[in-house]
Amino acid sequence: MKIAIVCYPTFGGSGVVATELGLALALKGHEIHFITYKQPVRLEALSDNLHFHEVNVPDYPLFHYQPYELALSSKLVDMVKLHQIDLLHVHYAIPHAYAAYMAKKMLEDQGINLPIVTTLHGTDITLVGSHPFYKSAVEFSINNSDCVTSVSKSLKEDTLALFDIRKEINVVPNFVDFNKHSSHNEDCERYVIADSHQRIVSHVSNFRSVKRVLDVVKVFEKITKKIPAKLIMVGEGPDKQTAMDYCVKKGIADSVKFLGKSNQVFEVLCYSDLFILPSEKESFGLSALEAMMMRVPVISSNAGGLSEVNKEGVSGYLFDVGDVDGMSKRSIELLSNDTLLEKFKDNAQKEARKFDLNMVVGSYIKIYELALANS
Ligand code: GMT
Repeated sequence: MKIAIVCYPTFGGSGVVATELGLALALKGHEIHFITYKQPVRLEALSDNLHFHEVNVPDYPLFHYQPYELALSSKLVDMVKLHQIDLLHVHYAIPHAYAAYMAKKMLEDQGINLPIVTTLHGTDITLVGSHPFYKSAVEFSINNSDCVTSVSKSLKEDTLALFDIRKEINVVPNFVDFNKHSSHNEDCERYVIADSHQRIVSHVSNFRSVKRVLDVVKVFEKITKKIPAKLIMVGEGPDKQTAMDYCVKKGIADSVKFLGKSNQVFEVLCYSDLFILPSEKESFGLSALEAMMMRVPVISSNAGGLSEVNKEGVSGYLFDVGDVDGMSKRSIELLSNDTLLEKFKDNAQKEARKFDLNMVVGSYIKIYELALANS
């Protein structure tokens, strides 16, 4: 199949899922065209069947807002015609599903059929998409996609509750590639970050307010009162400074390392003993799944789809949003007991195997076939 993929090219989970999916499809022999404003971060090398087409939005002073959707839909039309694309898979409804619909209509006008698969990732539904300013357009774009997928049961339920949806929503979860990252499991250079007697706790996110990074630091503050430990914070975003200020104020800044945006996520996870994800909203929690793949148990909130990934008392523990005390107690219990920690580490990796790339890529291929057959 010749498949065009539209996604956000940045560090966010939806861009990662879209890119890893494209890479896996290319390995299976499909021709993949990424169409977005920047080369996606995890798309390191292009090849014969892996292409990237940049969407340029000229900066025109008359426009207060530069019309990205317009440039994207035009680019889609041009690329579909040039490369005879069979199908378009858009990740994140806003504005991608809307631009896809416009492209579909323009192509229809020229006698070309372009099936659209839309994948809902989370905040495109639960935060931004359901805002009254966007709701009508998002609802319309979902209902006019040929196939719709969501990354968790929880997100499917939210979508059905927030919008008037006439389309079947297929749940296709996030996934991990065990083969690609197995080498990271072998050589964990934990000595570069901590002394041998210290436990290592980590968190990876975009530090938006939904991630509740202050809770991560507060949980760590309690941990470090009982156990020698280091906290590694990976990512960049609006709440980073608040978290850094808190660490200075509480005298724990020496034990907390803020790495910023990093391509070393798997190296950090490799030497981590515990991963903390206390989000207020989380449709799936790809970062938790990636931690689990790397044998890291997860202390998380029970928001959104997190309970579909992190299994209570097996791969970690789940708590109500904001329950810093509960999260700290369980963290201390795990980190102070070698045998228990080893058991949870094994369990975490075992649970992650349920989200293996090959299974999930197969589900997407079936959905593509359905979209092609029905459109
Ligand atoms: O978590 C973020 O803020 C990034 C966001 C995105 O759109 O890239 O991630 C969402 O999509 C991921 C991939 O499907 C999910 O694993 C994340 O849970 C989801 N984030 C939220 O729902 C907050």
